[in-house]
Amino acid sequence: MCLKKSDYDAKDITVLEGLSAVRRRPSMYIGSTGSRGLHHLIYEVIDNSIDEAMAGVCDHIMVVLNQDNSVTVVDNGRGIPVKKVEKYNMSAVQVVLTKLHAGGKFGGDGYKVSGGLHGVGVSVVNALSEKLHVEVRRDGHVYHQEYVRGEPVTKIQKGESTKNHGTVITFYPDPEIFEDIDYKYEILASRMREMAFLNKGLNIVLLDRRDGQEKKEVFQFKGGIVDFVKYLCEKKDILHKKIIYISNKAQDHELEIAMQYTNGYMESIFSFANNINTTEGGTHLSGFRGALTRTINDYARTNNLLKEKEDNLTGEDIREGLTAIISVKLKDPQFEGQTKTKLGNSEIKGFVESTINAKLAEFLEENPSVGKVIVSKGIEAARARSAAKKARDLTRKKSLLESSALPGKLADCSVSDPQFCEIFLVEGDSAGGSAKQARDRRFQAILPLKGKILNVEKARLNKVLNSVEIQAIITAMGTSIDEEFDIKNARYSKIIIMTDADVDGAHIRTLILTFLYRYMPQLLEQGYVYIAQPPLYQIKSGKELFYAYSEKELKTVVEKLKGAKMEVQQYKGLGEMDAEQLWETTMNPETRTLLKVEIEDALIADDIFSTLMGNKVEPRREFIEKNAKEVSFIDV
Ligand code: 0RA
Repeated sequence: MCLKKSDYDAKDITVLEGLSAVRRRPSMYIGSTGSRGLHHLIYEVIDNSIDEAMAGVCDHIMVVLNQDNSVTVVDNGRGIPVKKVEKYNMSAVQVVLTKLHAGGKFGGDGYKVSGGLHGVGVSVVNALSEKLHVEVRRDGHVYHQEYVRGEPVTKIQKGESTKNHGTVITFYPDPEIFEDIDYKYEILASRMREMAFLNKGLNIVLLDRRDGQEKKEVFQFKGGIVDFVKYLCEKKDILHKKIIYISNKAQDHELEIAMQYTNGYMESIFSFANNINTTEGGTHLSGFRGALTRTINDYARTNNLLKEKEDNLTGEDIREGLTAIISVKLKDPQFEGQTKTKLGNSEIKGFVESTINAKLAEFLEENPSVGKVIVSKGIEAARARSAAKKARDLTRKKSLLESSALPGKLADCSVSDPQFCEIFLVEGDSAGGSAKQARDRRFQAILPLKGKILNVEKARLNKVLNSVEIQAIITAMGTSIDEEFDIKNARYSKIIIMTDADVDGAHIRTLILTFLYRYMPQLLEQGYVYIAQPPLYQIKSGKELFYAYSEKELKTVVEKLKGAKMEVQQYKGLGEMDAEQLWETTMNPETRTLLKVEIEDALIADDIFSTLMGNKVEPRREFIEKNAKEVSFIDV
């Protein structure tokens, strides 16, 4: 990870574009002006500090959420250069903060974070902040400068002398730009934990100073991604104690892999390139998969764990129950794909393959008990797969997934253009009945689901496909699942989960979300999935009717009506509302509120679904107790 320090300096700064465009079209640069975009501002600044860490010149980063809703990011990197850039007749720090795509990020050596929306530059943060203060420690002095909405309002000031180096940036996201300035501690914490895992030894502090939610955490992991895998498997039942760790370094790139098998059925492989979660995969991931399949089969053959007449294990068999982190760092990452999270560098594939071929084989030789466990798990998966195949019609899955016969319980809508259509997945036949009466049948379809659907976290694919409720969801959706999933065939553009506002309802909602997350994750990623918000109370006062969707709203209504006669009715289930009320409060697009389910981070989601749905009881109890009132993993 340590590269030689670049002799980058003020003169090398390149400028590609002006700043004014950023305030005009913020979403182009940070994705949105909602919660995601807001958090993105913080990531953008941290990414610059992480670059310093990857260059081996920074080992401490601190993020502070201040009481006044500003954010401070401190690092002990080299400090943004302060010398004058002749071409612009201004300090380098001002160039970095006011010119788009300026910085040591273009050309030069060292690894850099850049991909997706990352690497747009701190100037974007500056442009979208009503105020920004920068403090640089460098070349023996402390320097200060202040900006308002991207424009400098002071000259750069040279302050007291110092032997330290580093950068402190404090910014106030502009309320004119952002819908709501409310940072989510858990989202930031999980991101920073991830950064600390991926950069062994790096010390990252998150400090929340906001009133009533003061909190501090320090993230630092001596074991790096080995600790990452340990953390991910904490709530799973592991099959071997020792985590497999493989690393390799070449001139322009390096690789680290950590992996461990659990007795689950899912594969949880997360890949990163320059600390960016490559959710669309790429050359590093495909290199890993191919080499893993080959190495395990070779090992099984050489050690007579697979009989001569038995077929090779498939990649799918070998990855069942595997939790792994693959992290590559490279000089010139090429990010491709729809969300720019697919690594394209072709040289990486061979590098990963040859590393795995040599080093995993070596590990297995030295740890035969682990080798045996892995092969047994693969054989078990293969047997289950072929038994299921034999027991059923061979083409069952295919025909099921391709069948166009819609489930009998589905009350479909009459419009056929999916763009305008939505489907309600409704808990219980009785609520389903009311919903069928209440709906606008032109564009709203209703699928009633009976009771608790199967927990897919604890079942293999064949069992999942045998579940009647799940079959109904799959055929109604039209997209098929897993590898055959195709969003182009989606029959609806909104999938709305409508369950009772009680514990059972929450459980059913989680079961449905778990299924969608594991088998149709694209629906979640692309914002198709919503949660209906039925009211919790009805307040009747004379002829007037009010609905309250939370305890807080109930209080407000009751206070407003103080003195007047009123009747408060608590809704326990959807079934307690008649069709008209259900339409008005929960289903009518003009008056309802829907929560959009956004998986902020697949890693958080994986962790939460394993916690909620996996085998271990204790972590689940802890999670539920901690999050009883919140659905904190879905970012609204
Ligand atoms: C431009 C060039 C160099 C570093 C940085 C910017 C830099 C930016 C930020 C933002 C937050 N913390 C930061 N730390 C550094 C390279 C400096 C050199 O080569 O000396």
